[in-house]
Amino acid sequence: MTQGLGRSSVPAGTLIGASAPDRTGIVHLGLGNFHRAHGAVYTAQAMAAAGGDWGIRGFAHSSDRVVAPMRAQDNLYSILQLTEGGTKAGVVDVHRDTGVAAHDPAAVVAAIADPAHRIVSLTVSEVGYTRDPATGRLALDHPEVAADLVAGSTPRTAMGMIARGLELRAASGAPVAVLSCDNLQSNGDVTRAVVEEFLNAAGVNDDVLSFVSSSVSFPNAMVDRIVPKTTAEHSQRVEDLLGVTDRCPVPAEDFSMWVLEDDFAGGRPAWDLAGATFSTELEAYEMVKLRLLNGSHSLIAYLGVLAGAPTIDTAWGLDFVREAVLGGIAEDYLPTFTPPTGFDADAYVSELDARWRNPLIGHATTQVGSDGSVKLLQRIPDAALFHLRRGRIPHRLALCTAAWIACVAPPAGFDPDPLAERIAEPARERLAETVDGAVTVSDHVRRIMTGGFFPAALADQDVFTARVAELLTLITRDGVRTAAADVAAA
Ligand code: CS2
Repeated sequence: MTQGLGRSSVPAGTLIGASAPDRTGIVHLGLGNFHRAHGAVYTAQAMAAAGGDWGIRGFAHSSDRVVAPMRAQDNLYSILQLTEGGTKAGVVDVHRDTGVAAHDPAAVVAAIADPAHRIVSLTVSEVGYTRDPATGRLALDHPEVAADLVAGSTPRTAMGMIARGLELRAASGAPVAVLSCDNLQSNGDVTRAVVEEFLNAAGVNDDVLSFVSSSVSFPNAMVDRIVPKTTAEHSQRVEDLLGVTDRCPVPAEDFSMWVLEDDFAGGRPAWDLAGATFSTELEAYEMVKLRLLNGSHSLIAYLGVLAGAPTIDTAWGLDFVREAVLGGIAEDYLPTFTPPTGFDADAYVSELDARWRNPLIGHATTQVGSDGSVKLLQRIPDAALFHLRRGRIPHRLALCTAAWIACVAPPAGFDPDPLAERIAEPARERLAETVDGAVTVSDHVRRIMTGGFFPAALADQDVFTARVAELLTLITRDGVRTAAADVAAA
């Protein structure tokens, strides 16, 4: 039996960063693969370069799938970098304590309140912000949000835990930054708004509200690294490379990017020395990432699923998918924003091509297609409205919407590829209720577009709804390739 990974068995020369001091300065919510391959690596490297008490106290949401092995491995794990030139593995040593939020939410609240922690970072995915899709505000009718708002309850939602932690922290007045690392446009501003809505709805006193407005910063940040799910092959590869067994390795591409606003009320690690960029042009960077990468990713995923392609690279290998996506980038996304100063959009798109074609990543189309009801809100409505208000139909955004519906709420009589069943969609049931009894595909689409799944401004755009209905009709009657051809000819 190979030896397990632990502090005494880290193979020489494989440590990413340097051993951090035992004290923790960051509380992190969400211990999934993305955080462990992104923020955690930057922090480990920043401490190696410039020191600082920035060890991470990490909390997984509700399962100990990652926490149990991490704890058994002295909170170490490896990153398996998947490059076509050859994979390599390194060990990340930056977490000092890990736990499961759902098992002990009071510990999360206390950690956020603890003045020793000067950053609360989060990778809780778009779903974790518990917002109303139609308004973008905290969903007060969400059962878990409502439960968290009850005075004296222990919060269970991420927003509730942060709000209650800050409420307690107000007593010490210690400044802190809450750093969203999720794929939301203006993620810092959104987090502040939702947390403040929570505090207002909970009826906290004015001292708490003034503490949050004066001493808590919510920097905006653009995050980027593609990380698939861990498979047994990844674990085996790590074992081959490192000679030790890691029960929770993280596979990742070698590309990594982090652009942040430099607004950290309680200080920050020297992330710039680890390759992060501090910029005042966050909105533009977020547009680049959320539209060109994430928006296109959704289109690749849903078209891919409908064509039976299990991974992003196999879907990207289909001509009709590439054409639709490149057309979408050029016509539907690029005109909608001004890129950051000096940004080379052509170079970015060629890099996306290389990233999506990497066969080693094996990023499942069903994974990227998951949670579409929440993710698409960042990827479609604003860009679509930009065109619709100028009298133009964004055909590929309509195609993405139609393909999503075909996968997760197919009209009666249409059976998408069996892959579609594997897409995790939190709104699946509500979608099914919404379309129940629809008599035509147009009725089916109209009910979804106006059913509270999209902002009212988009729901009001009949021309968009009609185009989605046309494309869904083509998908269900003649297949997804015909729908894509119709878009190409438009
Ligand atoms: C993907 C992202 O699953 C998805 O929706 O688009 O997770 C994407 O891989 C990352 O944002 C890349 O940084």
